[in-house]
Amino acid sequence: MTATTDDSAGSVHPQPPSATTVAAPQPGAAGERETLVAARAAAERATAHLLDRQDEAGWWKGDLETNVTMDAEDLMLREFLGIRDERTTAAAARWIRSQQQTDGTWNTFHGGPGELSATIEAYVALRLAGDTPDAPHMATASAWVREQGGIAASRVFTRIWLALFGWWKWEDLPELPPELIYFPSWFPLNIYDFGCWARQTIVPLTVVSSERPVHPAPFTLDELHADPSQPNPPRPLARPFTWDGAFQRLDKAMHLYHKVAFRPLRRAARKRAADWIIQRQENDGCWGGIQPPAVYSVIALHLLGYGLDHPVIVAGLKALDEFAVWPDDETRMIEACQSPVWDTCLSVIALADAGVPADDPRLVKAADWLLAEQVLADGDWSVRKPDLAPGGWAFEFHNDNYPDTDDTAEVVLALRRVTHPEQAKVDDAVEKAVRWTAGMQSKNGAWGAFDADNTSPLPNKLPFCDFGEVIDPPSADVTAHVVEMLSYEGLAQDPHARRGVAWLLAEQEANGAWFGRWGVNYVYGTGSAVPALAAAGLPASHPAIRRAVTWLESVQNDDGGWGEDLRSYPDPEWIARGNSTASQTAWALLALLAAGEAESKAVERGVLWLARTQLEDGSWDEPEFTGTGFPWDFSINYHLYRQVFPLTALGRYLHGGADALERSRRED
Ligand code: R04
Repeated sequence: MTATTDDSAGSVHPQPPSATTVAAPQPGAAGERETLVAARAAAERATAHLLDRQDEAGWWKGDLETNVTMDAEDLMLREFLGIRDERTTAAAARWIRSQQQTDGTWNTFHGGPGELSATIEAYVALRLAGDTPDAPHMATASAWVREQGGIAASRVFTRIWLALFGWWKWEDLPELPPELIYFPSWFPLNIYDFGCWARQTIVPLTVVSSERPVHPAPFTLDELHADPSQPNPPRPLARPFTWDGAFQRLDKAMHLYHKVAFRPLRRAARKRAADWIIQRQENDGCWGGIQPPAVYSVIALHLLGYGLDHPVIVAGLKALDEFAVWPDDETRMIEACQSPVWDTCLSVIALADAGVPADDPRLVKAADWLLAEQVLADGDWSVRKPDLAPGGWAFEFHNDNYPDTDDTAEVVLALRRVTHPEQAKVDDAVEKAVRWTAGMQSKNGAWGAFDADNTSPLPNKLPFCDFGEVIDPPSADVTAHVVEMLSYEGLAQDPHARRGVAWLLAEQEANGAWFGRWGVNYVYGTGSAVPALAAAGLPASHPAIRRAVTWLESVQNDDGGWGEDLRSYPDPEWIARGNSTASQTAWALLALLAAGEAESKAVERGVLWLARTQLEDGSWDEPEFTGTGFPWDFSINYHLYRQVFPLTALGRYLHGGADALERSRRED
């Protein structure tokens, strides 16, 4: 059994903060001195808490909480392969039941509305676990599903899972031919036009959907159709000379092709897809360090004849077990991904900001662990950058094929905060990392996470791609982190950084904020962009920075914190609106502090919010999801965000604020 690496059950069932919060001065009532005292005490407690959570090997890792589709798909995989056992099933079902809302639905982030696909998948998983359709919690769920249009209205992924058991017809799913693997990298819709996560998901799914396997269903699912006599009501075709219309017709053509496909070509394509998949299996048995591609890769390879005892499958299934977190002995939650590199670099930065000495053995140990994680091999990114030498970091323990510029930038920033006994070793690693990151710049001057120039509009048009982001275009948050890193490396005047800054300035929204691609949402984008622009040498008086400050101050909550709900992605009404959270309050503070606002009322109130809501053990509660996998469709609660970002903000308030202020005075 895997023990949770987080603060056990408390991490997934947070208690209201009021029970154990530490008394701190109230906003407004406190003078600057009291704010400093409160900040110092909070930072000390937060430092102790974070240091306490370092693994012996030097890394940090908080739980990465997403939604129950992970748990449901894990159970369906086990059912499909015939390896589902009682204990796993019962523990997964317990977790899934604990996440059901009072209206019978499941959502995909804390406080969010019921979501159809997640509710269908969770329902099916509970039926596999033996819950009966007439049990009250099941009946409310299925009634809601029917009301929402039933299975026919769910996403493609959900209907693929159902097709695997005969609950949906393969013919009624969009086609995804395995011959795609032959498209050269210059050809439209070749696999390298997809973001790496979509690519790793799609290649195995081409195999699965061309095989159209059906595992006998253990029960029927008629209760999940709006109209069981017509499970797949016809939908009108879009007009021919529109993208949607064109791709719908292409999909019809592909359905015809499925019937007449030249069998030897199909076989060869599947074989080639299998080789592509196997080449990318990491040494821990996983694929890309993320759960969904691993699940689909195991299914695809199994369909192609790799037995359950084949080493590739054995290793794949073992890797999938590693995604399980056990909040207690009887409850099992599946992580989508594990975040050790990201959590470790952010922890090092936070501790350094809080004043832990640069030569502290715990920071040196973390640096050593990070140094050993650097990816020094080519990966899928090499397809677009064939002449670029490797040197990045990935987010996870094992993911050599997919390092990303975001992690690489933050790791470099972290390594520079540590005084290492072998400085030459650090310099050498950083030099490779800087070259690699600079080389990954897209043509527009900005950075995507995993690839350069991954901006084709075509993947998003495919009827198959109705869920999540499927391309990896440059974003403001990632670009900001890279610009900040290049600046700290003394490269602020290098053309790479200068073009990044120009892109960021052009990307600022009319309201003064930046969009957050990988964190929620404008508070994250702005909290990333302003410190980067300041590091690149923009004075605090620069209009872009002033506009950001004005915006942040205008959206501060009455309680002194900041919060932004996931609904800000589809609905502008929700921009910067939501309960104050520790990580989002910290992001706003990081921007304000970088903008020279250390002595402002807004900063004081924000700092006091952090001090006031801190728990006695030095941590914060944060049931809200403040991480983004795919805007709106896939949200993440990074359980360490509540710790590292507040500590960084408090540390910079205590130690860095004065410097920033002095710089802004110099500029005036
Ligand atoms: C925060 C910035 C670091 N970096 C982003 C890393 C995020 C790690 O977490 C995830 C990444 C994922 N990718 N793809 C998926 C995914 C999930 C994560 C994914 C999710 C659902 C499906 C297919 C893929 F938790 Br279906 C890259 C920039």
